[in-house]
Amino acid sequence: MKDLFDEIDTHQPERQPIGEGAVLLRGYALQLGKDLLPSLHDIGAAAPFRHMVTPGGFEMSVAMTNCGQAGWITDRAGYRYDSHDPVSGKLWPPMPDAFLDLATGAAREAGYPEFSPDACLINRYEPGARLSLHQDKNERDFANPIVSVSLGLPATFQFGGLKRTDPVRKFALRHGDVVVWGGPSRLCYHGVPTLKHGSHPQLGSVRFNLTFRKAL
Ligand code: MD3
Ligand code: FE
Repeated sequence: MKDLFDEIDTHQPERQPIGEGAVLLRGYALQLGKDLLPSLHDIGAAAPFRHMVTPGGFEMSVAMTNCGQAGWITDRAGYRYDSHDPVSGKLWPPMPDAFLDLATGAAREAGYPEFSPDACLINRYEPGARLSLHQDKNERDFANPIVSVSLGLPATFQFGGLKRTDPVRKFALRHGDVVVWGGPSRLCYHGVPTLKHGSHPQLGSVRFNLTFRKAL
């Protein structure tokens, strides 16, 4: 029987186009991923994960931090990028070379050899956390792609169209998966429904998502 979940794969090729300009690179972060986890730990120590507040006054269930020249933040005043962590007043930690190499390598694979990210937003999901359908629109130039890296617990990912009400397709994103979102897919609505309970052998009961952006 064919249903909405048919696109959650069990056996997919390594490189899967999932929309115009969007390429899923299954397991791409596993090769370079060794250096990723210690860096992730260091960033979390320098700029702790926090639950930010939306302009509407809701605390996000996803905890976030950033590294790079610019970090994405939200508070009652709005969504924006800032060079400084509002909690510490310090610059965001620099983007580690292992992060930069992974992001630029994936972008090159997907046909964006010029991609040079200056921001990396790091989302931390515990079971029950979710990210409602949204567009990423706070960056200056939408000609640049966004590269996303999933680590830890698997999640379902919702990928819609240019209007909030367009139908969504669902994909499973697992530890090590990388997606490059460029071209017309860059402004598509997307989200992550409530993370299910589980345990990842390396990371335990948590999912991290890194999104590399050219914000400035
Ligand atoms: C499609 N993060 O941080 S990653 C976000 O899993 C965000 O934490 C989700 O949406 C997460 O903004 C989804 C996949 C993703 C990221 C950015 C996109 C898909 C995208 C930008 C445009 C289109
Ligand atoms: Fe997003």
